[in-house]
Amino acid sequence: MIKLNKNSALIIVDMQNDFLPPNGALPVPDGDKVIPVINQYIEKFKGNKIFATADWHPENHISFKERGGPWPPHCIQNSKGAEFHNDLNLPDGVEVIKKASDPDKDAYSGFEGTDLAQKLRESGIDTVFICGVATEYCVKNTVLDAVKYGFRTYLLQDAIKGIDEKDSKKAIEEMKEAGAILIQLKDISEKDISTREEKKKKERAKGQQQIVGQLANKIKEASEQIIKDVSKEIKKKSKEVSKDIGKIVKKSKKDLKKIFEREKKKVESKAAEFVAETIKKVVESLGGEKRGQQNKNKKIKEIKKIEKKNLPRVSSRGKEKKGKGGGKTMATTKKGSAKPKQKAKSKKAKK
Ligand code: VGL
Ligand code: ZN
Repeated sequence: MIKLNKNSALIIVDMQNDFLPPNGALPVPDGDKVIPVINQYIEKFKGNKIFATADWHPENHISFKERGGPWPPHCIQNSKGAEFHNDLNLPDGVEVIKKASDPDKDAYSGFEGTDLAQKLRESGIDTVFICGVATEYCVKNTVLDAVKYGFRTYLLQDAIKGIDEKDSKKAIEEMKEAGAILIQLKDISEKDISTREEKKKKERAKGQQQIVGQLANKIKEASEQIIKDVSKEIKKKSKEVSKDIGKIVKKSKKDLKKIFEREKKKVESKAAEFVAETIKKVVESLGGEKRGQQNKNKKIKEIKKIEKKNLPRVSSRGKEKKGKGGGKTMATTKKGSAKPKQKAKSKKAKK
């Protein structure tokens, strides 16, 4: 597909009455058949530069038979035959290039002896699309010159007609060989009215936009990945931390339990010690009491013995009073002499 731009120009070659049936002086067979096609090209080129060449001979032109040339008189300047065909829809802005005006020189190419090349260059044209008649004469020579002048040259193969079919075919091969590109109407896509420079700029901007877009995408992707990674890491770490906390709590609990157990044991052993001490003391005191009691009992017995021996000596009690634990002894004694032994016994049993 070929896109037209501001650098593209259409060149319509010699679509004049004298070259077209039915009334032309030098008619190209079926030359009129390409008029509608050319009109379609003209439509496609609306807004673009359009050139139309015209064979523009003086009456005594060297190419005419009268002067030994190959052709009947044709396209004589300002004659009806030199006019463009009426069905051709040339636009207002069409640039007409008159050629072969020199009576002593024939010129088939639209570039020969004209300012076509200059005009094309002035208009910034670098690509030309060529159609018209006759294929093996003026079309061929115009195409070859266009190529020679360095224009990118398209030959519109559905909008050309030749005088002789064989020669036309040969001419087309020649043009192709020279570098012309054969195309048809359907090969030209919708218009893009912009210069090559503008196009380049646009393309550059597009490329930059693409790069920026790609970059933005990459940044987005990377940051998404980072967020993903970081949150994953955080999750992992927090899991570990909570695990650690669990462990610490467990250990602390264990430690506390240990401390508690240890302290408890300490307390218990202290308590036990205390209890033991207390009991010991109690026992001791009891033992002391017992011993005291036994001593007393002994003494009482002794006293009783003595009393038995010396009945009159009753004052021994007074003596007792002066000894240690006197009151107690009295109480014990008071309770009755038979009982103390029993009491000691019961205490012992309790122990
Ligand atoms: C042409 C013959 C004579 C042409 C011009 O336009 O092809 N042919 N003069
Ligand atoms: Zn001519």
